[in-house]
Amino acid sequence: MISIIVPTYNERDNLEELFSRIDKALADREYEIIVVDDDSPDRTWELAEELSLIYPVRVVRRTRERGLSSAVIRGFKEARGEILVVMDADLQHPPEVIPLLVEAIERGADIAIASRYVKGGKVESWPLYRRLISKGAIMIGRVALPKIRGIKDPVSGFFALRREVIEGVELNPVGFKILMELLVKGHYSKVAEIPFSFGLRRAGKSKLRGKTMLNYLRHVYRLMRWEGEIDRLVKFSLVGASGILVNEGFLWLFVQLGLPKSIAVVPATELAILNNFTWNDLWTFRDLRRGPLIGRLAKFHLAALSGALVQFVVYWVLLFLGIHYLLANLVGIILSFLVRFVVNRHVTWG
Ligand SMILES: Nc1nc2c(ncn2[C@@H]2O[C@H](COP(=O)(O)OP(=O)(O)OP(=O)(O)O)[C@@H](O)[C@H]2O)c(=O)[nH]1
Ligand SMILES: [Mg+2]
Repeated sequence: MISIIVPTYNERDNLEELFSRIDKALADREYEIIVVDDDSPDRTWELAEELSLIYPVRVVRRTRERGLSSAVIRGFKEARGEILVVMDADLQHPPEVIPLLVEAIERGADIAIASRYVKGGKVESWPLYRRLISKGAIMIGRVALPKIRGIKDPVSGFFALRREVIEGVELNPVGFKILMELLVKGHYSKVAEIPFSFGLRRAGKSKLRGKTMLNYLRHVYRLMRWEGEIDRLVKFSLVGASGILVNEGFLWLFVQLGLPKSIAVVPATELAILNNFTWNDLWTFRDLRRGPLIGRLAKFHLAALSGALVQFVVYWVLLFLGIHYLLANLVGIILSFLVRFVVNRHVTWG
């Protein structure tokens, strides 16, 4: 049995078409639709109840809670099916794609995502700025959360999963992006992405608010913390600080020993890199060590080099733009630090 969870808020004008198209798409299968409505002022819940005489619909009307993710989580609790599908009510998610998601699960996927960003998928008529925001948000998520690195559309609101994926998993209803929460916390091994065309909202108004982006970043941060990635970032910073001491100490020593100042910086920096590598390998990324040490050491140097490159390029560009040189350098240093962390996390210990 398939349970289709549809969170709704003021979606009255979309329900009839939604249900009839789902019914047609799943004609030869056993399914239920669970509408989780947050007491919509347009009485979506009431119409859904009326339509439950025709279609296999159950309605959960929540009067004390609001929020998309918590509505989906509530839907999971009510669902009786082995396969759970989540979709919007506004017909931006074509019901005809549901069988494709279900088939992907039957072929062995644990999670099947209806994806806008794999080959064959697309977004109809979004202005450029919304496309950029969407792509940018996904990029941030993929860089910050290694688990979703390989997934093209980890923030899709349209997906299917096996019930086992969420069994025993505590899902946090923050943010708008319940799929990302599942991809980080769920129990699964195989994810499939099925292309689809994200259409126009059929009727009614968008609930997307200005706060969404900030909420998204908060969500990514919480998931990073949950994954231990923030701990790693802190350890990586402490190691970096120890590297500064090593660098300065050896620079002083080599100059005392008579090396020219212009040359002494080179071995001092290399020793700092070796110091940082050692602590990061034994501490920050201890659990992620794989393959030969020499390979990691080489990649660590590559990361240091990329960091340095970014630092100088940013410095020169900001200088060119008329920014004060000390501020320009600070921005360069911070970005270099982040680049080094990301390259090391994904490549050296990826
Ligand atoms: N239960 C519940 N459903 C919600 C809530 N907010 C949004 N929804 C539903 O979640 C789905 C997605 O919301 P949309 O407003 O379509 O968000 P969107 O697709 O990102 O934005 P548009 O492209 O403008 O449609 C719709 O079915 C909404 O009715 C909420 O707070 N509670
Ligand atoms: Mg929508």
